[in-house]
Amino acid sequence: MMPTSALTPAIRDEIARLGSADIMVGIPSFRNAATIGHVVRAAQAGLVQYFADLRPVLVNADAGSPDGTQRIVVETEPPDYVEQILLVRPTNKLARVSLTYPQVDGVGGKGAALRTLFEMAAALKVEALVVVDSDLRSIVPEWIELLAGPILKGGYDFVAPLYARHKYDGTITNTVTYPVTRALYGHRIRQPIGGDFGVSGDLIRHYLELDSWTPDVSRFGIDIWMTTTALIGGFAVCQTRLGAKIHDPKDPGSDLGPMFRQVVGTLLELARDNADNWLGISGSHEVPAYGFERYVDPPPLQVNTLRLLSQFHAGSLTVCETWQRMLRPENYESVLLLAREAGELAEAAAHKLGLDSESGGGTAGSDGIPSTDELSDAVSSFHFPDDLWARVFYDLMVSASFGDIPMERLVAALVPIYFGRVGCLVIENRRLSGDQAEERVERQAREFELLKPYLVDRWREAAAGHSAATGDAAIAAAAIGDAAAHKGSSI
Ligand SMILES: Nc1nc2c(ncn2[C@@H]2O[C@H](COP(=O)(O)OP(=O)(O)O)[C@@H](O)[C@H]2O)c(=O)[nH]1
Ligand SMILES: [Mg+2]
Repeated sequence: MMPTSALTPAIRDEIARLGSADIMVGIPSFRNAATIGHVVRAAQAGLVQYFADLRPVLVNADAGSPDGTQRIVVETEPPDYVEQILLVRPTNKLARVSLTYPQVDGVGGKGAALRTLFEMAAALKVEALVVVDSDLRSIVPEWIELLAGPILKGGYDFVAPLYARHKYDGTITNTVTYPVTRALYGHRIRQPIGGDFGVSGDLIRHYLELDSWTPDVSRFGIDIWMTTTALIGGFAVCQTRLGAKIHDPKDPGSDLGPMFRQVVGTLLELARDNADNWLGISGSHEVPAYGFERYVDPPPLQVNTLRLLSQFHAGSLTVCETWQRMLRPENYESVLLLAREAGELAEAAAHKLGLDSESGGGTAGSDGIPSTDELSDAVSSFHFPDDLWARVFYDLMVSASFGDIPMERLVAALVPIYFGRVGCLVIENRRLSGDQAEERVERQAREFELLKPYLVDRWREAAAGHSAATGDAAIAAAAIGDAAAHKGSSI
C-alpha cells in the first residue's frame, strides 16, 4: 500500500515560505546534539564552495530529540562563518530548517524522516537531494559535491557512497546487503546501506509513488529500499569515493539486532515481490565510481567475539525449530553443529580467560574484558564457511516467500546465525590488513553469485509447488515463465 503522508501544518508552512530550491541537503537525526553541528557546517560550506550558483536549502528531519539537536541545527554558526573560512561570498542565501517529522502510518524512524525529506524535496522541486547522517565525524564540504555532482553534472539518479571502513565495521553490509544485492540484481554496489546518498528529482518522485513502503522502511529498512528500488526501476546508479566513514561506533552483538531485522526484512520483501527482475540475472558488473581515490586508515573498532559465539549458540536453544523449518535439512544440520561448537568454544574461552558468564555482555577491550584479538585468539578454531552462509540466506529467501512462517519470525531466527557468521569473520580477519579483509568480502560475494543457481532452482520449485497448492497462476507465471524471457543482464 502507498503510505499515507500527512505533512504537518508546520512543514507545509516551511514549504510555502521556501517556495522552491535547486539543491537540498537533508539530515535525519535522533539525539545527535553532540555531532550534528559539524555535519551542518560541512554541508553549508559544501553548498557555498561547490554550488554557489544554485539555490540551496538544508533541512534537518528530527525525531523530536530531547537533547537539543534541533536547536543546534538552527543556531550553529551563522552563514557568514562560511565566508570567513572559504573566502567566498555566498550568492544565494542558505535556508536552514529543522523540523520534527511526522510518523508514516503510525511508525517513526530514520525512514519516516527521509520520507518527509523526499516530500519536501519534491514540493520544492529540487534537482538533487543529498542525505547525510548526523553522527558523522569524517564529513567534509567536498562530500556535498561528491554526492550531488554525479546527478547535476553526470545525469545519474542515485549516488551510493564508497568508504574506507574498518574491517570490523559495516557487518550487515559485508555479510548481507553487498553480496545479496550484487548476486540478485547484478550491480556491485559496495555500500548499499551506507546512509549517505545523492538522489535526483526524478528518483525522488518515483520513491513517492511506490507502494512497497512498509513499517520496516520507516525505520532502518530505508537505505536498502532506496538502493534496491532505484535498481529495480532501472535508474542510473553510480558510487562516489568519500574516504573514511567515521561515526558513532556500534558493536554488532549488542547494537545491531533490530537494525539487522529491519534491513533484512525489507530486502526479503523486495526480493519476493520483484522476482521477475532478478531470476534471470547471473554474474554481476562494476558500478562506475566518481571522485579521486583515497588511502585512509579508519580507526579500529572492538568487537566482543565471545558474545557473538554465545549468542549463536543461544539461538540453537531458542529458535532451533524455526531453523529446522526454514533451512534445507543438510544446511540445518551444519548450522546446528556449528552453533554447538560455538557454544563450547565460547564457554571454554571464558573459563580460560577468567571471565564469568556475564562478561559476555561487555565491550571488548574495556570493563575488564580482553581486546578483540585476545578474545578471538581464544576461539580461533571457529570457522563458518562462506558457502554455508550463502545457502542459509538463500534458504531463508525461499522460506520467506513461499513458506508459512511469518517473515518477522524468520528474520529474528536469522539473527543468531548472523552473529555466528560475523564472529567467524572477525576471528579470521584479526591478523589481516584492511585490504586483505576486503578481499575476503569479495570472495564471499563471488560465492553468493556462484550459488545463485541454487537459489533460482529452489525458488522455481517452491513457486511451482506454491501455485499448485493455491492455484495462484500469477505467482507461477512471474516466477517461472517470465524469467525465461527476462531481458536480464548476464555479464
Ligand atoms: N529522524 C530520525 N533519525 C534517526 C532515527 N534513528 C536513527 N536516525 C538517524 O539515522 C542516521 C543513521 O543512524 P545510525 O544510528 O548512525 O545508524 P548506522 O550508522 O547506519 O548504523 C543518523 O543520522 C541518525 O540520527 C530516528 O528514529 N529518527
Ligand atoms: Mg552511524
